[in-house]
Amino acid sequence: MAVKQQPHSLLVTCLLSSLLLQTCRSFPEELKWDENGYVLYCPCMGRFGNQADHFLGSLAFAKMLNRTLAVPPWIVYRHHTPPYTNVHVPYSEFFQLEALSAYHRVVSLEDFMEKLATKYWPPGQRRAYCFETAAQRSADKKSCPMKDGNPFGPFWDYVGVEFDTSVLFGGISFSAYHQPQWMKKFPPSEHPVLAMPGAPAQFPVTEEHVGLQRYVVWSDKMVKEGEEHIANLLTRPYVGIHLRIGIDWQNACKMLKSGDTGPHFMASPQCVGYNRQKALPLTMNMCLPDLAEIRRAVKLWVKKTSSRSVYIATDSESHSRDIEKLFKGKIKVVSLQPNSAQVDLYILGQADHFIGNCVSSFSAFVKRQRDVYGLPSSFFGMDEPGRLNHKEEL
Ligand SMILES: Nc1nc2c(ncn2[C@@H]2O[C@H](COP(=O)(O)OP(=O)(O)O)[C@@H](O)[C@H]2O)c(=O)[nH]1
Ligand SMILES: *[C@@H]1O[C@H](CO)[C@@H](O)[C@H](O)[C@H]1NC(C)=O
Ligand SMILES: [Mg+2]
Repeated sequence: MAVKQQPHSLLVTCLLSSLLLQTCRSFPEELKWDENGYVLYCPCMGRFGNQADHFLGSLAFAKMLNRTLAVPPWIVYRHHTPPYTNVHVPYSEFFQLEALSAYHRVVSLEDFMEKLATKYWPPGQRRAYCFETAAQRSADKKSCPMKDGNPFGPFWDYVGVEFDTSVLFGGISFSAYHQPQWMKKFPPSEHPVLAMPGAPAQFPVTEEHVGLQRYVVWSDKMVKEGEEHIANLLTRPYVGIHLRIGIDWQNACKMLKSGDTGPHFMASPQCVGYNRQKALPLTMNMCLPDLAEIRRAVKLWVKKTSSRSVYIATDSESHSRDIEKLFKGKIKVVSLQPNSAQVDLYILGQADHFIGNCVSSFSAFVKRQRDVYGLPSSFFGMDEPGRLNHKEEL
C-alpha cells in the first residue's frame, strides 16, 4: 500500500488560476490590505506538537471573525545546542501556505510585516490585545506581556515589532459561543490588527477543529526529503512507531501514576474521547509504555500488517536492538540519527501502520494527518483507538 499525499492538485490549481486570472495567492506583489482585519499571535506555548494544535484553533478563530490569519513561523528551541537561541522557521518551510487558502484567507506573518505593516500597521499604532488576567502580571497591571521573556521577546524581535499600547479584555473565550462579542468589541474598522501574546485557541485542539488538519499539507521540499528516506531506508509494508519516553515525559507521566490527573491529560482526548464524563481510563502504558508494551504492540502490528520494516521515531532511546531481536533479524529496524522532528513526522505519517503515544501532541499530529487520508493508527496501550485493550477491561 503506497500512500502519498496529494498536494499537487492544489499547486496545479494555483498555477492555472494564476495564469488565467492572475489571482494566485502565492504571488506576494498582489497582497492587498484586508478591510476585515488580521489576527496575529505568538505560538509561544510548547514545541511543535503543541504549536500545531494551537495553529488549528487559531485558524478557526480567524475564520470565525472573518479576519485574515497572519500565519506565524514555527518556534524551534535549541536548549542543548549552541548558540541556544530559538530558530523561527517560516510556515512554508514545512507546509504549503497556499493549501490553507482552501479553508480561509492567510498571509505569512513575515509577508504581513514586510509588505503590509509599514503602511497599514506602522510603528506607533501597534496595539497588543490580551486577557486582563494576563496583564495582571505586568508591572503596571495594564500591559500585555507581549515580549516578556523567552520565547515571547525573541519572537516579536524576529518580525521587528515593538508594542505601543495594550487593549485588555475579559469574560470572553475563543469559542464560537463568543463570536458576536468579539465582533462587537473589536470591529475591524477600529481594531484592524488583533495581535496577541499567545494562540487564540485551546490546548489540546478541540474536537470540532481536528479536521482542519487536512489543510496542513507538507511542502514539496519536505515531501522530497521524506520520500527519499522512505525509499532508501525502508521496505513496505512498514510500521512507524513514536516513542515518547524521554526524561521530561517520564516526569509528566508521574502525574498520572500519582493520581494528579484524570484521563484527560494533554493530547489524550484523541484516544480516551473528548467527552470528559465518558472518557475511558488513561493507563500508564498509554502515557509511558515500558519495553514489554513496546514489544507487544510492535510484534502485534508487524504481524497483522505483514510488515517488512519498522521505523522508530524517538525523543531519546530507540530500543532498536530490542525490537530487532524480537524478529530475529528478519525485519529491518530503522531510526534516523540525528533525527529531525519534521522528517520523523513525515515518515510516521506515511507508514502502513502507526503506533503513537496517546498523550503526546507530537503523536496527535501524525494521527490527525493519517485520519485525513484514511490510514490506520493505534496507540501503545490501546490497539483500537477509543476502545480499551482486553486485559484492561474488568
Ligand atoms: N525528532 C523527534 N523529536 C521528537 C520526538 N518525540 C518528541 N520529540 C521532540 O520533543 C518535542 C515534544 O513536544 P511536542 O511536540 O509539543 O509534543 P508533546 O510534548 O509530546 O505533546 C517535539 O516537538 C520534538 O522536538 C521524535 O520521535 N522525534
Ligand atoms: C469576509 O471578508 C472578506 C474579505 O475582506 C469579504 O470579502 C467578505 O464579504 C466578508 N464576509 C462577511 C460575511 O463579512
Ligand atoms: Mg510538549
